[in-house]
Amino acid sequence: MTTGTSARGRELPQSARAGQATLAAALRGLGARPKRLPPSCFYDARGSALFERICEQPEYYLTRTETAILRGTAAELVRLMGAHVLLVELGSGASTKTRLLLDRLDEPSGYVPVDISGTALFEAARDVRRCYPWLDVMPVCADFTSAFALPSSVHSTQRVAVFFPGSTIGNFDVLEGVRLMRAMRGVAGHGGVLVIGVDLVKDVSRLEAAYNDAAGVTAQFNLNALRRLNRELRADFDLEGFEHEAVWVPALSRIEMRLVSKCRQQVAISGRTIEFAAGERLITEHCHKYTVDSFRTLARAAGWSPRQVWTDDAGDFSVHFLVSPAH
Ligand code: AVI
Repeated sequence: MTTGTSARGRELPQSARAGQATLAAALRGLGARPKRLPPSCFYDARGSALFERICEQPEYYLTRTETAILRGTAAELVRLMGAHVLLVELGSGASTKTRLLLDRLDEPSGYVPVDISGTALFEAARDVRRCYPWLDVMPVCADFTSAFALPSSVHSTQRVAVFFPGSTIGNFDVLEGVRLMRAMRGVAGHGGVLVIGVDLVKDVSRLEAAYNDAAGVTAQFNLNALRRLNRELRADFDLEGFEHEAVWVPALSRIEMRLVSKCRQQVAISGRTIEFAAGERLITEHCHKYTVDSFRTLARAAGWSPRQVWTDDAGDFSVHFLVSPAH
């Protein structure tokens, strides 16, 4: 794993730097108007486990729909990817969907799962190694939204397929999304490919239900960001003092996830005091929804050439195969 240098001159692993960057962004966001937290705040070990549970909720159609599309198209996808590719997965979590590709890929040269949560990443990498003992698995604990280094054993000549499932691209505002997809071209290199899952615009009631599951798992996931700040930034958020909210904002084609302050309150964090008015919203996540065409426009703005797209019969979710031009 590559290392960087902290302000004090000590070497820090990529994972520690990613954690520090998340917490620094959280402090900045709490000073902004409206107040915001970076979605990376969700993904400590508990948050990653809660996210896996969200994916199993009946209202959260995204995971099962994307999985069904991948299952139905995996043979064609791997044919398009070609032999000996290096598969780089961004935000790999439990690496569940990846197995649909790994089961069929033609002699892949390796698998590089990249995730900000070290616990989830290394557990998943161990499981993948157990199931695919012939595969070179090279986990990288990093925040993929910042520049990160591929393992030194990766050769620049290897053909790269970036895999970015789950509609995580929707968690980025449009300009950030274009920037991130340009950075993915840097990872994929000339002639590299991107397989990306994108949730599609649909009926408001279904969109809002997906982020307000009846079992309250998404609410726990949302509040977990405050729990993490309490632990890692010496904050004293009262979790009972905030309420989960997720609403569709049509003008911006996104779900906004928020924590709403139930009363006027003060919160101490890293030696500062943050004031919340009653009813004030702390934005924790944006989940943008696209049409196939609006997403292709975004991909082209980032320099990718759309080649293929698959959706389920109901048109709920899409999987895109994009190519980075050779020159
Ligand atoms: C990771 N990401 C694609 C999820 C989403 O649907 O935007 C995160 C999530 N937030 C609440 N539920 C799921």
